[in-house]
Amino acid sequence: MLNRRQWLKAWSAGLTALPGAAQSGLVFPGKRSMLVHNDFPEDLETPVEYFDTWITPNASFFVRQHLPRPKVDAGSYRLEVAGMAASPLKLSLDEMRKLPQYKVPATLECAGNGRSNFRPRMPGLQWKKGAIGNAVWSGPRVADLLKKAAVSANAKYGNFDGADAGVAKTPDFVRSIPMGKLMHEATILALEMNGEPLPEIHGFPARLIVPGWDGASWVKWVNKITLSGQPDGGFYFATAYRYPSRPVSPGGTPKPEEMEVIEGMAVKSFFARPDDEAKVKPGLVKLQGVAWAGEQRIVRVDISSDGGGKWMPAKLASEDFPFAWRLWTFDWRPGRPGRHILMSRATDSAGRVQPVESAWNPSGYLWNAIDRIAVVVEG
Ligand SMILES: Nc1nc2c(c(=O)[nH]1)N[C@H]1C(S)=C(S)[C@@H](COP(=O)(O)O)O[C@H]1N2
Ligand SMILES: [Mo]
Repeated sequence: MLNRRQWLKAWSAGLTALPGAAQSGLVFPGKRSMLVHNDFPEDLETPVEYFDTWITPNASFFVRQHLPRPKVDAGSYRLEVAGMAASPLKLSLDEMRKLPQYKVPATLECAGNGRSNFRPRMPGLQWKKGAIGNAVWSGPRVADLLKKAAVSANAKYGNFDGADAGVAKTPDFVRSIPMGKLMHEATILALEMNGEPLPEIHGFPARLIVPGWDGASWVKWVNKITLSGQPDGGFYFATAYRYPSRPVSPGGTPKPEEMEVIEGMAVKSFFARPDDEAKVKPGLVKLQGVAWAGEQRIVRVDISSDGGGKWMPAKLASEDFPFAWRLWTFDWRPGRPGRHILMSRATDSAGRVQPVESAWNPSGYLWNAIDRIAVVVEG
């Protein structure tokens, strides 16, 4: 495993700083200026003002990894499909490219997005709004791979491992996905992201796309799928990324057996523009943002400028795909100069409505409270 200096040296050859490189002086290959939570391994947040397009460009897409990122050699790479299957596979990248390829637009959000808002605070990366992005992913369906391997009818899970390996006290990152979700037509092993080969930092050469589920399921650098009757017993599936099945009082500790795997996501929306605390001219003020709800569809977003008394519908953009976020806009005409609080609230196809308070939980997952920004209208 490379140490940090060797790592940076290995990268410096390909360093391509884009306009607006990081204020901290840290630049990352192929990335715009990002909010840097960790530089090694990289945890990079997308500044909220970049969220003005339906597709999040690869250069703006957030990054999360628990372990130093592996460099995978495309030529010697093999995807292994093993375990409960009559015809186990070892596929080269070329063989994977020859399978039917599918395009899936889908939003990827870290379960910890928004963690910095919880009180009391908890350990973990203090993400603000930007551990989320939307891309078009393409590659073979996982279902096609499993059929090719003649998966056993008794297999209940696919346990996905990537080329990154455990280091010191940090265990290997392995995630289990139940067979029902794996067989879904939108669950693919992406070889491309927004029409480009998957960037190394996002899982080259292959990453799992689990549309509508949180980022922890979207295993990067996938090189082995083990079909099993059991989920993986390791830390990242058996312990981490779990959410209490019953409400927990803030600061409380649920019992381990009350912690469930996160499947699907909460309903949420937020403002991308204007910035919180922005000064704006009187007259027409264009508000814009994003909304998404995991496996559900966004059916409406409402805006309030009076603290939640009256709600007015935002205009939803035309791009409307399952598993992908929805952009929205709202033409606001403030009645008076001074400071205003604006709120955005999404509703989804299951009737879920973004709540006033987001339920506290020990790891700070699934923050989805109604978004609020302050805007100062000049006199
Ligand atoms: N192999 C591997 N895959 C991984 C991770 C990891 O640490 N190792 N992190 C996961 C988590 S928690 C998230 S939120 C997403 C982030 O994907 P991104 O870096 O492409 O945005 O990758 C997931 N896949
Ligand atoms: Mo995550």
